[in-house]
Amino acid sequence: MSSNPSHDQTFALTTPLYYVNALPHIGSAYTTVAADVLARFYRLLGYSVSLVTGTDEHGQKIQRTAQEKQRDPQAYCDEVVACFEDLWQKLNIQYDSFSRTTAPRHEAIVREFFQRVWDNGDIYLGQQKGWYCVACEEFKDEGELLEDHYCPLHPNRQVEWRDEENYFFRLSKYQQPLEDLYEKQPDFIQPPMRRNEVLSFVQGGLQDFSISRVNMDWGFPVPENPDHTLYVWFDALLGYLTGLLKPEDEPTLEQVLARSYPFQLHLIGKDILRFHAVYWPAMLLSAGMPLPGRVFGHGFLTKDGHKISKTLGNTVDPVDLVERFGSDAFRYYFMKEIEFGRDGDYNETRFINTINADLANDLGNLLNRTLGMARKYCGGSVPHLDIASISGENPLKALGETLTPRVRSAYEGLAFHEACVASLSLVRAGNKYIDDRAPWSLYKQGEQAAVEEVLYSVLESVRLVAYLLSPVVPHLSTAIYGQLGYGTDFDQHQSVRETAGFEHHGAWGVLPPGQSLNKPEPVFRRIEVLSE
Ligand code: ME8
Repeated sequence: MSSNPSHDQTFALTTPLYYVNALPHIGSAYTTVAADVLARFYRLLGYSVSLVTGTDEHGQKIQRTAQEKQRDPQAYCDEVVACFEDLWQKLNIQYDSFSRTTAPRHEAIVREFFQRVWDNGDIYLGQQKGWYCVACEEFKDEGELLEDHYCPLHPNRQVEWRDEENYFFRLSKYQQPLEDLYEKQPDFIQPPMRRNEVLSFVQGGLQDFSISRVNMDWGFPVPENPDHTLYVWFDALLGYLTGLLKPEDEPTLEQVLARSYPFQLHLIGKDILRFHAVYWPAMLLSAGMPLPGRVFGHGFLTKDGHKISKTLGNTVDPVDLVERFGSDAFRYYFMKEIEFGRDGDYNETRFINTINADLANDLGNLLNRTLGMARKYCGGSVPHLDIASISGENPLKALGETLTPRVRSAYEGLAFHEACVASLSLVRAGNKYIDDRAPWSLYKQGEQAAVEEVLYSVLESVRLVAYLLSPVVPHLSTAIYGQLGYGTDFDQHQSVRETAGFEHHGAWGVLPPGQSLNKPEPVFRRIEVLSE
């Protein structure tokens, strides 16, 4: 993926389709922000991007939640879905499709897919006996359970014994094809520790899994036998396919294939890896559908070092966070402070310190004071110099020219923290350079050419950082472009960045000499901490 795409090159990716049994969680916001950052980055590269997100609305867990709230399940789902949509808007998520598993046309996709798998001889009727965790919507092996049959992932919930007739999917038939897949496509599962987990699970021997339930009607009926309801995971994974359809499309698999299928990436948390890296490719193989490029299982968030749980009373409300600190601060903290793939922590003091240090002080103040100097010493315009005359010895030029390929490969490898840290290194170098060169003294000494080189180099470096960080902090990036004289309209800005292309904006030395700068205004306000 090192060359630039041709016009019709697509990049399709997904977030999980989140359960609607509860309001959006900080974890669902984390995955969705990461997916949006990647989607925005690929748009900068010129790809036609399809970011599919959505909700998983069927199954026992949702049915019971609606019952407990004495609500009609569909009305209940609609209400929670509105909260997801609202949060994604607040977090500035530009998704291309919101796939709901209760959408009527999703049923057509599910039926057709089921039929293909059925025709392939991969579905049979059998007897399912075992312990079921409704919170996981998954059968558990006896050996995995905690004492007294509590679920290891939901230690406050006991699993339930089931002994019922179910339809099964012949997963065991795909043992070898899956092993071949992991070998031929070594980066199919990322990061490597997740790949190892999956490999050892698969090498342990795959067993068929049940894909229907009885005595449960909140779901699609099994086409062959309406006494059975389709298992929520079978239905939910197919929601990715439905998500690629445009509103005017017929709901058929052929039409899905005609859109930007297959997916390049399924971005998920490590909790649902098995479904995506084992069950899903086997289902696709059975239905004769091409496989996704990769599945990335990121780490889990904790708060102040503790597991986030309602029982512990330490949940973090993403709506509250974004309303207090803004979307850029939210996005930046989680992308910069956590090595993507590993577990990470939310801590409010660290959040505030990171945002103030990086965005308000280092980046925002650097721009602000440089613009102030440009007004004083260069008449309020980008210094009028011959860019080619800036020597390779200039530390900002030297760093700026190597930054873009580093940041690009960081984004492509989903190393968002590296993309942020590398970008910030140019900001820090800018602050050091301005302090070392002291343009205010150079000006007094009448060294106008030197003043112009210093100010140009800093302004250009800030621009480049704003460009490279625009997938993470789109509003801030737009505000910086506005201050640098590119205009102030957000949408216009985004399109300026996207249409001029990565080759142009990703280079160092493209800020047009002589361009009028705007009156300096803080582009990012410090978060003030109220003392008790
Ligand atoms: O599993 N830290 O939905 P879900 C980081 N409906 N990420 C977290 C997290 C945490 N503490 N908690 C949740 C489902 N997540 C299914 C998916 S897909 C066809 C069906 C994120 O609402 C993370 O992405 O339980 C995790 O994989 C996802 O939320 C689980 O979402």
